[in-house]
Amino acid sequence: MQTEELFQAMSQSIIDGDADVAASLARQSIDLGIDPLQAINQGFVPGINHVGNQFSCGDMFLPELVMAGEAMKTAISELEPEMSKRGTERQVYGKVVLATVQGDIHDIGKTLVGTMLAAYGFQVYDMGVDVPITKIIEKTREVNANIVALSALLTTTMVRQKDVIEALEDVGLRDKVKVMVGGAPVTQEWVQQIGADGYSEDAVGAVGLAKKLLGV
Ligand code: B1M
Repeated sequence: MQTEELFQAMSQSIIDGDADVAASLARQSIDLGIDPLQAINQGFVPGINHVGNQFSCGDMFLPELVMAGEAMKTAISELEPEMSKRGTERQVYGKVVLATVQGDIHDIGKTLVGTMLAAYGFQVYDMGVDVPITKIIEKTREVNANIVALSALLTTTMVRQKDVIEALEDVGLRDKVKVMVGGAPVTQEWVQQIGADGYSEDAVGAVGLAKKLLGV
């Protein structure tokens, strides 16, 4: 199969919500020596974006969104070991507490960001999804984190990013950590509005941003 055909099949496997096919195509791309991040961005992401758009216009429904999300997660978990292997810069740059904010269960993008940060030399404490503010604060203190990284995919939950920043201020930790935010609805304007230190549009950008924030 040509690379373009493979990418199209990857996209279609997500639209079909077929985790088995998605996993098999992910393995094929590794065998062909394709950069796993390229496989995600040019193969699988167009599929999930299509599903998201169809969902927005009411042409697809929640069960299809769930199946597409599962297929996407399965494909990425096949590619993760290869992504970690390819991360060449191995020194530890800093500690990152990573979470999808409270009320939000989207974990695909957050996990991808965590994988990339870990692959490029950050020690990542991935707390999962729907994480209460108090847990984020506790972990930040416990591991003496350098960065708190907050993902939010919903316009209704992005406000929790602001709440975490305020909570960090309240407990006197704000000047000890950098706060980076991300997720589809997040913009530079939002970063300024809530007093975060930066945002990135994707997982690769997150690595550059984390390095910049720590000056490494
Ligand atoms: Co949801 N969902 N969803 N969903 N879902 C969206 C976000 C939506 C835009 C779909 C739509 O309507 N078009 C919409 C939000 C609308 C809005 O708020 N404006 C939506 C909705 C409405 C909902 C529900 C409310 C639906 C319902 O129940 N009626 C519900 C909410 C549940 C909740 O969280 N409380 C819901 C549920 C779900 C599923 C569970 C079914 C599933 C998630 C499965 C999972 O994660 N395990 C799901 C999915 C799959 C999506 C879409 C289709 C895809 C999200 C995704 O995984 N993208 C999404 C539409 C879309 O985005 N196209 C949608 C792929 C991923 C690689 O990209 O997550 O953007 P992304 O992450 C990127 C960047 O954003 C960035 O880097 C990542 C990698 O490049 N990034 C960061 C992310 N976090 C970062 C952090 C950083 C830096 C960069 O630093 C800290």
